[in-house]
Amino acid sequence: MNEVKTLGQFIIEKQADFPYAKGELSRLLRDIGIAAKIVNREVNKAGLMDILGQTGSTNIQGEHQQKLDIFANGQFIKALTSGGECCIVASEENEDIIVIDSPVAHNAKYIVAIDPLDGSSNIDVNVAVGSIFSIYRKINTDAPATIVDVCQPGKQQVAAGYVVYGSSTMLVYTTGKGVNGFTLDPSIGEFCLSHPNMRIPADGCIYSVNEGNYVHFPKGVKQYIKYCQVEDSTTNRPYTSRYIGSMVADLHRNLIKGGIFIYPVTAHAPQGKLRLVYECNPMAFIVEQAGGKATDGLNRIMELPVTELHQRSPIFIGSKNMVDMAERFMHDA
Ligand code: AHM
Ligand code: MG
Repeated sequence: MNEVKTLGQFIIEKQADFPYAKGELSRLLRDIGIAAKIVNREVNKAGLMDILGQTGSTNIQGEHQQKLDIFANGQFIKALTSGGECCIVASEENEDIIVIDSPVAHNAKYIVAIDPLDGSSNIDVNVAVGSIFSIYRKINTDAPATIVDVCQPGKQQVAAGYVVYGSSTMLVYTTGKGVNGFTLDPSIGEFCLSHPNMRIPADGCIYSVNEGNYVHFPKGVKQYIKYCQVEDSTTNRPYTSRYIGSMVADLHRNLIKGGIFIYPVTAHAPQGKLRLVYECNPMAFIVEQAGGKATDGLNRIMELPVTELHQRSPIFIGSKNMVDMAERFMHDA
């Protein structure tokens, strides 16, 4: 039998990759892992408990929040607030940043952006959902952290990861030295290393896009979709269409199998739907670290200027050659 390595053991081992690290990032990742286990427990019980349904409140994007969104948001904020390594939390569910001003976080130098429960409209039909996190270092260690520290371009991320609550629960993360995946073993309550050094195939056969919006897509996207559907045995086309409607689950599948995920601008979402800080940048960091590519159709996601906390961006992300091809269609359209 292979040796089991838990997330905690792996994080401590990897601390050696950062010779000047004092263990703060490791503790931060460990805190996020613990919050993820608590959220997982509740997500798993969603069908059993009377926890489903909307609370009646809406988040700042004007979308319905479900009870589990609020629960997950609270768990991550609690873990990050009490851990002592994080000075600001920015959450997709909160209009403003949360500045942690407690004695325990006095010297904290990390900023964490979270989408506590992405794809939450899938919960009441028992379809996979996820959590996403993104970690930055405070720009000026001697000054109090502000919103400017949160609005750093994605290429400044020091770590990013996601948790997918699927047929099994997995936590996948990067600190800029490759991507590793851990599966939760419910019998021991630990995330165990199951997918070391994840690499996304350079080519794939899956395209993931909400084709219901086809008429509202830009010309380049329409043409790329048609390209995906044309028969050509030399490039394994037509490709397969797979779209769950949960970004984490759609990207997780494509990361393993090879594929492209697109959420373009549409007539109804002129900036795109997904959020740069909470969704696009962390996923771009993970996918790039796995050998893939992420753009807004023309520019690298992680170099886009962040001007607003809740800014949206179109995204084309996944296998490098597929994203290159989609980008060509966008460029020529
Ligand atoms: P959410 O943050 O409100 O859950 O929305 C994000 C989700 C993504 O997980 C998913 O890729 C996308 O919305 C699906 O949107 P659509 O239903 O428009 O295809
Ligand atoms: Mg989301």
